[in-house]
Amino acid sequence: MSSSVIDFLATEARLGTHNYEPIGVVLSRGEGVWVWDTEGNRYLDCLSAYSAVSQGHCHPKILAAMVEQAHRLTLTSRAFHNDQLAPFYEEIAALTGSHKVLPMNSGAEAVESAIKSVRKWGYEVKGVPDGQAEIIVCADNFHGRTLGVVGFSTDPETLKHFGPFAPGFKIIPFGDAAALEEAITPNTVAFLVEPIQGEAGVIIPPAGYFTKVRELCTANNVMLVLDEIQTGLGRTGKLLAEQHEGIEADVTLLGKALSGGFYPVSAVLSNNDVLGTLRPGQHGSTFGGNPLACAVARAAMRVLVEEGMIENAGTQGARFLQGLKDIRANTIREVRGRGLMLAVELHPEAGRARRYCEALQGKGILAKDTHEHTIRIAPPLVITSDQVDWALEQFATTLTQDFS
Ligand code: IF1
Repeated sequence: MSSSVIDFLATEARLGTHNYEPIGVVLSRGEGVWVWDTEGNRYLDCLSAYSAVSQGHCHPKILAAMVEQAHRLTLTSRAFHNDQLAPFYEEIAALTGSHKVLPMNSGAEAVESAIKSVRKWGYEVKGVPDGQAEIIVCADNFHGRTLGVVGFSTDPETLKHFGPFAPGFKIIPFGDAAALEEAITPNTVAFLVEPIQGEAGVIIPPAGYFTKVRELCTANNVMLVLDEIQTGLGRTGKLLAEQHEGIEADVTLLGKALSGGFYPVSAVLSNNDVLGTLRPGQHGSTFGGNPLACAVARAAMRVLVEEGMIENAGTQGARFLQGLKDIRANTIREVRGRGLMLAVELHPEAGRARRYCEALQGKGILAKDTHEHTIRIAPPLVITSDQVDWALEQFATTLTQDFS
């Protein structure tokens, strides 16, 4: 490592809160699937900022929209209208088939906003007694870092010493429709769930699970809230992961790739009257729906569709998954994935996934470990066959090494 890299790390260690343990690379430039470090080394980005940079780094059309808008108007607050919000609503509604949109900034804020609105819907439409609303969530969920959200995490690291937490959440196992049926009471207002659990290690539920979940929610007048912040906008090879089972959520949460990684933009989308319960003064955000965010999101959605990125995620995802499955290495316990949301789970005896990610870095690939033994792979959706094949060669040589 050069002295400048050491200086960056030392300054971060001295002044920054130590709430991350990044891989020792300092990035300074990105283009498409590639990023470069301060020393000029090039890497294939197999994380895409946790799926936010799906359109590829510094996509020229999103960049142009951002720069153009930044010259004109950046922030008005919602005290006034701006000329980007209505077209943003129109385009996101047309893309997703939603009827109502609530623009926010981070993913966690979208989750918090959904919780508030389904509770309000529960009291004002479903008729749940005030203060009694219940929301069902899944074990090993990840929905963000705010206090409301971490309170229903099942990960001790996430929870410990951050309480007391808000009541009103019930936790059931993921992928178990019978558990949902059992947990629903007359006071249940919503079931909040990820279509594929990301942080848990790319956990894909059994086929038919979401069909059954949809039926149970409909039968019991429970709002199905799908957190598509990571799975949405093409990541799994469909616009929304719900389409893999042909269902429709009542409330859909988007974030991350909604801006192509240029800016924090999230949204709550609803198909019915959930968002209709929010009246002036009851919810909001200084930056939510600002013209810069709207202009960036409009361009990010447009290129996703126009440049065939969703189909490409399906095609290249299948190629990547098959290639990983073909690697004969006794370090590998299981390979999972849908579209370009992939994971390699290592045998516990193979050593920590972190070591493999560091070895991959040496071969020009940036990937991130999760839960000790899983390597997460989520490249930008613009990746080509040649790039997938090259990445597979690097994975093959790395995974056949032994770091135990
Ligand atoms: C970090 C994981 C990914 C999310 C879902 C809401 C949010 C996220 C399904 C909140 C955020 C992130 C945040 C990032 C790590 C990351 C992550 F490893 F934790 F699980 F992507 F896989 N719903 N996911 O995945 O969105 O408020 O962050 O915009 O460093 O915490 P946010």
